[in-house]
Amino acid sequence: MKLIYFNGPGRAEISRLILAHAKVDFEDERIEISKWPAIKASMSPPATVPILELENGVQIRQSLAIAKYLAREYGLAGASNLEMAFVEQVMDTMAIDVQNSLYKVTFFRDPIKTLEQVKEETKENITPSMNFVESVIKKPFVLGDKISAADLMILVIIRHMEASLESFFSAGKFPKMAAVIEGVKTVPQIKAWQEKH
Ligand SMILES: N[C@@H](CCC(=O)N[C@@H](CS)C(=O)NCC(=O)O)C(=O)O
Repeated sequence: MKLIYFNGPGRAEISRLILAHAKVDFEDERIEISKWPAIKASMSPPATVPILELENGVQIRQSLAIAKYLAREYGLAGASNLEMAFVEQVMDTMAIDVQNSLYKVTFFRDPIKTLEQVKEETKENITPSMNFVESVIKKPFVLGDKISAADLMILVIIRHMEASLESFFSAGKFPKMAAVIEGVKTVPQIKAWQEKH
């Protein structure tokens, strides 16, 4: 199995972590930015990454579809229809509502506003989503005792947040999310993956 993306966490890290957690030996293909225009031109639209390529050559696009497919394959999606919804409401809030806002800071390009203004707006915009996720964590993980892809997603997006909004996230403000991150980071496969990348 091959996961194709750029050389950064971005929208692929959640799937890399799910595969690392499941101890799956996958090809972690990282495209160099200089080679991207030629690769993009050769692809059918929407020409974006990540792409998951299965052993039989079948490709899946869209980061959340890929992550949810892998979560189901490797037992991190929740055990019942309702648990899956609990997992997905956190994955979608963090990846769509929070991370898409963070990208406005990461790739700051506003012709009128300053970076500081965009950061303040982003903090305001993501606060309801962050409070929502904090409120639905059953402790110690999103589903209670059992780790799921939602917990891995919290780790990925909070790392992105810490890189772009510096002091916004704290254990004082979001104690349940901070505990999820601590719990996830102690899982040996995740610890090993993080030390390597
Ligand atoms: N909704 C898509 C968005 C994919 C996307 O925009 N990928 C970016 C990288 S994060 C990309 O391929 N950028 C290069 C380009 O659009 O040329 C997903 O979640 O997979």
